[in-house]
Amino acid sequence: MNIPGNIITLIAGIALTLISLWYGQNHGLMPVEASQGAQDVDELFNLMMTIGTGLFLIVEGVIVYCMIRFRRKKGDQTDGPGIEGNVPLEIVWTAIPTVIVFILALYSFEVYNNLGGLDPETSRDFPQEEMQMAEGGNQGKMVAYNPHQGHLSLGIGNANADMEVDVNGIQYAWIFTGQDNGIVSGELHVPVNKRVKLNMKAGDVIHAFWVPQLRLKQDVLPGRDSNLTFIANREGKYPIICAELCGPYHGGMKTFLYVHSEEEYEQWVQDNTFANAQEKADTMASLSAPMTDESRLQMHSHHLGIDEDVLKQLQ
Ligand SMILES: [Cu+2]
Repeated sequence: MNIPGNIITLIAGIALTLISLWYGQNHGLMPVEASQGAQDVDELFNLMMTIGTGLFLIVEGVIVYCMIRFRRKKGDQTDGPGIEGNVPLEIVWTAIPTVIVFILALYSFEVYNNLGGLDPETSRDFPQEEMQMAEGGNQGKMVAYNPHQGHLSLGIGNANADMEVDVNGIQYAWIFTGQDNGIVSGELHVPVNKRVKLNMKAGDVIHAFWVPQLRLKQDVLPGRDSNLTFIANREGKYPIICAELCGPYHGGMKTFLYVHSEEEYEQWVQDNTFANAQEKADTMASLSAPMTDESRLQMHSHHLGIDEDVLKQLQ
């Protein structure tokens, strides 16, 4: 039986399309979706995966086909035909990727907009005149500083949040301070289905706040506020990872986001309001107590690594 070449091409094209469409939806590479907006991000990723699978099959398919179909015959010592390029083919393989890139660019822009990334309140440009040359040492270092702390920001979604949390990124930890309850914690606790706004700054170098399950990542910069707004819609415990190489222990800069039910969250607030208040009261008491020579010595000896026995002998 002799099947015409264009029928074979058509069948191969249909098979390739079906395989790409199936794999684009069933790659299983993404962790659970735990935020509003995560689905948008995944749909964009799935489209890219579909296109990528199709391109992979075309390119690899042509290579494998040619390796078999055009392999050197036994005893054939002649040169191959001299081919000088093919203008229509080159136009086609330039035009198709260009169209794909434009579609992906517009689509990803729309997803970013849906997440609130184009909110005028959050994405103002950093004015050039506020970059200053800091003096110090022999080298002038460019230092960005922000005289209107809190006014300039960049981020995703600023619109009226149900709760706000201040985030401080430092080498090598995240510190979260609830704005309405004042609770300071090394973990982030939020109620499910509430709009949470993170006001983020860095204490030292650039960090990046990343929760893969929320499909959100935001840079955290010294001298410039950034923020990130999200609605977590799935209860659970998700990793918070620093996604910017920030020093030798960058890999250890991890903590967790806990998405609680309403009641669970209230309970957490209650438990921690007391613990935090107690701790603060203790600290205040020790700070306000008059310092004697002894207590001062004791305080400093701890930092200097002098143990108490040596201190007693000195006294
Ligand atoms: Cu970091």
